[in-house]
Amino acid sequence: MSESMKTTLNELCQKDIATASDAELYTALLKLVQEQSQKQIKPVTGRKLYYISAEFLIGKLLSNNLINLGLYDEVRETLASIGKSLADIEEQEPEPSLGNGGLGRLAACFLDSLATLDLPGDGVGLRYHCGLFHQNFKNNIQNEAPDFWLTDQCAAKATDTVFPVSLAGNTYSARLYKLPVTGYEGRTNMLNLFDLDSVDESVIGDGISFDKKDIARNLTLFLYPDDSDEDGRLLRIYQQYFMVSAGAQLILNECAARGCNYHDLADYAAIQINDTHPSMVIPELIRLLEEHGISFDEAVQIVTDTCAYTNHTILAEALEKWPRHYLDTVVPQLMPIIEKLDDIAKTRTTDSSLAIIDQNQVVHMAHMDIHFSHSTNGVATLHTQILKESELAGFYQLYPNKFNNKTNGITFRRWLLKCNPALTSEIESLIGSGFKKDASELKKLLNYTDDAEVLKKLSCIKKANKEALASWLEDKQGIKLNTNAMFSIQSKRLHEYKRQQLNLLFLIHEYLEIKAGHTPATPLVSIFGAKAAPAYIIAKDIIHSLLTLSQVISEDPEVSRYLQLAFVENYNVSAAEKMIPACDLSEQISLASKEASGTGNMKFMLNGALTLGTMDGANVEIAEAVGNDNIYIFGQSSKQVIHRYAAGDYCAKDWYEADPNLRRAIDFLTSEEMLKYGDEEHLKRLQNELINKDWFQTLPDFNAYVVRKEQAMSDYAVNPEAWNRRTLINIAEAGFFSSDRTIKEYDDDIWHLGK
Ligand code: GPV
Repeated sequence: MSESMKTTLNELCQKDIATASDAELYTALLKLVQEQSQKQIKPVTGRKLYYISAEFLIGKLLSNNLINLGLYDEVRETLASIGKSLADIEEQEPEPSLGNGGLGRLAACFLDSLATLDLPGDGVGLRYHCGLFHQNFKNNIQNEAPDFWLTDQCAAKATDTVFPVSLAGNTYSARLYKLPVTGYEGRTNMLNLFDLDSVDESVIGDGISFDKKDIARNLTLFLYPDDSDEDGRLLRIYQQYFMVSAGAQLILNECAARGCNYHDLADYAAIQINDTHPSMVIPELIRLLEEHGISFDEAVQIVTDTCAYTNHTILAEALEKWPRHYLDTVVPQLMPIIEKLDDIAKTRTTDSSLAIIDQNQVVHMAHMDIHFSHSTNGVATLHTQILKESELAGFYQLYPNKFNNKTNGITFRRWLLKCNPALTSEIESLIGSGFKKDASELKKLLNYTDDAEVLKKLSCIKKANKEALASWLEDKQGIKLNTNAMFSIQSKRLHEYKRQQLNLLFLIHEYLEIKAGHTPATPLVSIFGAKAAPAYIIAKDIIHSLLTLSQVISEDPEVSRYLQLAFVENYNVSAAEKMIPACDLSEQISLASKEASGTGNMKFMLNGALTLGTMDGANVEIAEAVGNDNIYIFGQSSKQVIHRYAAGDYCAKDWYEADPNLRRAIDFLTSEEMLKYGDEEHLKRLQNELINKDWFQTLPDFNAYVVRKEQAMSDYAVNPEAWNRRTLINIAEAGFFSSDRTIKEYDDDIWHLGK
């Protein structure tokens, strides 16, 4: 324990901390973090990055900030000396609800790495009041409730800065909130979040419903408001323009304050457009530069030199495009600019598929990004290759030099130091602490692959993490997990391309095998975490089927000795921090070619799970790093998949009819056992979808998945030491997937910050 820390905390609490409540200690620690992180604010010289994103899935901040400020151990020990636990105090903090999935978590990891690498780089986004939604299960069905997370103690502080933003001809005031982002032994940058004072949480009705037309009151209530009707789609454009217009004004102001005359904007600012949600920043900046007296042609050049675009998907339906009359309604001031940009694009190519505004008067946001920014990147080697060769091939021909790859990464401060302290200190005792700043040093662990004691230690740490997860889940959901089992985890957004339904079919298969007397090589605990978009019907059917199956299994003692299925409610960053360190087998089973990168795959690997995956996204690079013996790869290749789509002759029913195991599993969805706890409409709809459509080709990969997963289960059971050695190799080879490496590449190739 440190006396000086105790004195500091006493002062901040204004009382003896031994008598302080968790809430008082929490407040004191927030003050401590605030004061210390202020000290790390550094002046900006040269180019500064603005990372504009609809999402920042930052997770709870207190512990992470303490770690990054080098105060964590001292605070934890001081609290422990008076019988308090930092983990309990952290329970006081609501998790910020500012993101949805990998794209938002990536933005959060990037902010951490920028600040750690001492690079000037801020985030720009929206201050959602209820973020995504809070998920709860009732009758095995997902329900949505508003996720109120804003409190008086929220780290995002209101400022006096407001910018006028014109939406559908009415002027609104965007207020700036600032949330400090402190790096590990680095600097403090800012996450800039905009909000409207008039937004009113009381307009929310049943579930997460509200009047979509009442922009003044609803604008920043939710991330990704339901876009299944036109009002919802218009609301998304309102949000996007509000974010980029206020963001663009902030950027111009800050640069001007540092001496920029706007002609030289690209020397002061680099803007990264995180997918297409912020794409309107391009015409908006042009509009603002023209207001400052710069000619249109020059403004186009300045903006192109300043902006860069990251693509995060090849799914056509996720590439935003808006009917032009939407933009005419919401942002009439931008349409003349977008039209002129479209004219310029047409002088560069005769290929009409590359137009910004197509023949049907639909505006393609990604096309505008590629024509009018200087860099387009994918997020994993395979993804970038597919963009170049197929999805964006026409653009690649036109602008070969704009295209580049930046394989995603994760911050090890949160995804190792914070979430797995036991593993962190074991690693530190073996190879020192250099890996915290230089992740490639993890390779030094390869010296211990034959050290039986180290391998044993790894498995003890894993066991303890499983116990911790089990007791958390028992408290939360009353589920008792068998911690002697192998833990397989699939946690990510619920989407057909990610194929939670493939895992579902496997679990039905195992259930039926166990019923038939064929017990598995090891007991298996299969854990899911996923939210489905509220309007995504099949995704909700998949959740329903999993929850129903979970009940079928748990009501059957004979089966549940060997097999358990747990679905973690309201999966978020905090849940991930508990789940990932407890995992043996990381499920990364998307249809090859569809997962741009994945970042969960990296988090699991870093925490000593082996990957069961398809050759998709960053799985390909993980396989390369660890070698085929240390990963379980299965399924069609991306080439085969792309070929099958092109041929257009995939027929799910043929597969259903040809494979008796597959047929048995799919038929089981509407069996008596399932109907006892499940709803026929949901179960039937999913069954029908699988047999008659199966757009993401679950069926062709079913057999290979079963074989590979059973192999993993047998390896795990038969030779634990060999398994532990392979987990060590996975940890040792995870260094490449540090977001510090990713950010360094962005900086070297695209941003050139501080110069
Ligand atoms: I587009 N991603 C996401 O989370 N939300 C989106 O709207 C879109 C993409 C994800 C991809 O699905 C992942 O493969 C990728 O790892 C992640 O973005 C970060 O690049």
